[in-house]
Amino acid sequence: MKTSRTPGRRFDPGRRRFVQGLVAGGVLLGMPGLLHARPEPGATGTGTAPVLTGSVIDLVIAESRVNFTGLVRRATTINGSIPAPTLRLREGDEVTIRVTNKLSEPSSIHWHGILLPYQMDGVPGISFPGIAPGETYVYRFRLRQSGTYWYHSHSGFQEMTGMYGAIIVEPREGERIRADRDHVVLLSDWTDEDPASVFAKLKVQSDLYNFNQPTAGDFFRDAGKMGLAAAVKKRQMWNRMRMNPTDLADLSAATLTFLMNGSPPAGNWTGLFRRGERVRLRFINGSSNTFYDVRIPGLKMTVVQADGQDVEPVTVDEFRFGSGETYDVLVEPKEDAYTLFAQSMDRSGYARGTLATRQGLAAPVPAMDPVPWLSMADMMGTMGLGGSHAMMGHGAMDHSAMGHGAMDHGQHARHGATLARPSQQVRHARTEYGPSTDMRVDMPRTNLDDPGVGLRDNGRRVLTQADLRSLDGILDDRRSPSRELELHLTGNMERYSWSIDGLEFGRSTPVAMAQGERLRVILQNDTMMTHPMHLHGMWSDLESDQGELLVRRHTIPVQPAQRISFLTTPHDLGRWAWHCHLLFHMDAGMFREVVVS
Ligand SMILES: [Cu+2]
Repeated sequence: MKTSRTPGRRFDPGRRRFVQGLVAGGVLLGMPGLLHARPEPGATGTGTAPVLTGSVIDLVIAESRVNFTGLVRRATTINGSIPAPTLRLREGDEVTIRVTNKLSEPSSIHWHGILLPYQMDGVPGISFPGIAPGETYVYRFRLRQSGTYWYHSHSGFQEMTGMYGAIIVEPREGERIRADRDHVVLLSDWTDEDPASVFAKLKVQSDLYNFNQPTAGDFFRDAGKMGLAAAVKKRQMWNRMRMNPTDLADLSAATLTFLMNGSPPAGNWTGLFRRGERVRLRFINGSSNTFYDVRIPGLKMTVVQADGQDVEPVTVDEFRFGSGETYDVLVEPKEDAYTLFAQSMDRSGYARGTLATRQGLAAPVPAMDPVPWLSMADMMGTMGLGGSHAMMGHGAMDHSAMGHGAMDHGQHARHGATLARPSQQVRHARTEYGPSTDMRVDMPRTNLDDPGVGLRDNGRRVLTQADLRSLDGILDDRRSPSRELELHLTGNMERYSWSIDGLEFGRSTPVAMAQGERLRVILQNDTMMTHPMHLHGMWSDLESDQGELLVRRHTIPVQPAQRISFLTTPHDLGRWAWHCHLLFHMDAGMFREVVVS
């Protein structure tokens, strides 16, 4: 993101090759060559997680050793495995989960997407003080929903060092979705580095891990295609905006190893089926930093749940999901082996596994798609759709000098009878005009049918948010909103600062909601990155820009320059977290507290 970056910087092909990991996965063995020995004590179990069930469950958080890449590292794990045990629970049951912290630092567990009393939500500093070293915290709550969810640490960077697992809540009346077989596919990411030092390095240079920067070669290719003058102009434009069109992810395979059920690509996690079976795959994005584009070459996937909630079935070739989101799909495999392929959005690497009729089979692993460049629409919203000269010199990136619309509405609120549709009028908070914000979008796009950068027109049928429709009866609150809040997702890429309305969490005040009210929340993304926004404690009912209710979610991805809205009804009193689920964005400040009273 520095203007001083030399466009001609070459990348070393060696650095682009990402770590495929160890065949043995993360199981740390005592000595090389003892592949069939039992893992030594203190080693982390990986692969398909053990299943825990019942009304009383004990979880122990501790350090254990893991080796994904050839280097032995310390992980923080729950019951000694990555992923943590899968919790199989039943709708309507009360569950008691005793969590003991054997780390030397405080810890916590948050039950992602589960409705519960706020004291049970597991966010230190908001729901409770956290779990001190040596202490046991007893979580107790009744399950008011069913579907696929997950749980993870909400302390420090522990989520990134191994603390995540699946939750499956069976419907009280039995499964509505018929399947012969059921696999959790939990995607995550791992770094051999200390996440705190990765974070500190990003603060110094935000594009440190982006080795896909445009090169002199790209420039000459552009010049050949569009002429020298246009290529120069394009390059100048990116420089002027201090942006890098390949800034799709802060982190990349340069430091991350992509895991599927705790197995690196070479470990090839394998889910079994018998021919003729209908298989349900519960995809969970439990990564700290990665948007995954998931497909199974040769198989159509029928999406039947989003974030644990039933949707009208929609058949696709591919879907993208961000940290925190889940999708359940049905597949009917006919061959002996298929590759489960999940490339990272920045195309720096992939997680991979296999669906097969027996262990040891594999299908070809496809090549990764080319590295996409952000388009003008990503950068500029609707203005960018009209061609790049619309914004050149218009200064749409920075209106601070123009005194344009700089009103201090705080969490801007609209009231009254005009709320059938979400407001289209962009309102930047006064706090967006400061050093925490390096861009503001004045003409956002509201197109939910955009699969996103790198997936447009790729020849495959890619799921979009516009495809998702909750099944009848799920969107149970059909009231019009009585109030509208508008908040903007903001950042300053060069400072690696992330915020809401230009205010990092530490500088912000809580968002107030009234119990039982029907509220519209507009989120506008004034940054170039997609943010999966997770509101704790209540559902986010995504709507179209015409105010048509679409789908119930707990985590909504908001694309660059996009303006989306959702309705929510806070039923549970208390203090709740609301944040971007990219761990480093949350930590940098894209986080608000919500108080329901
Ligand atoms: Cu974010």
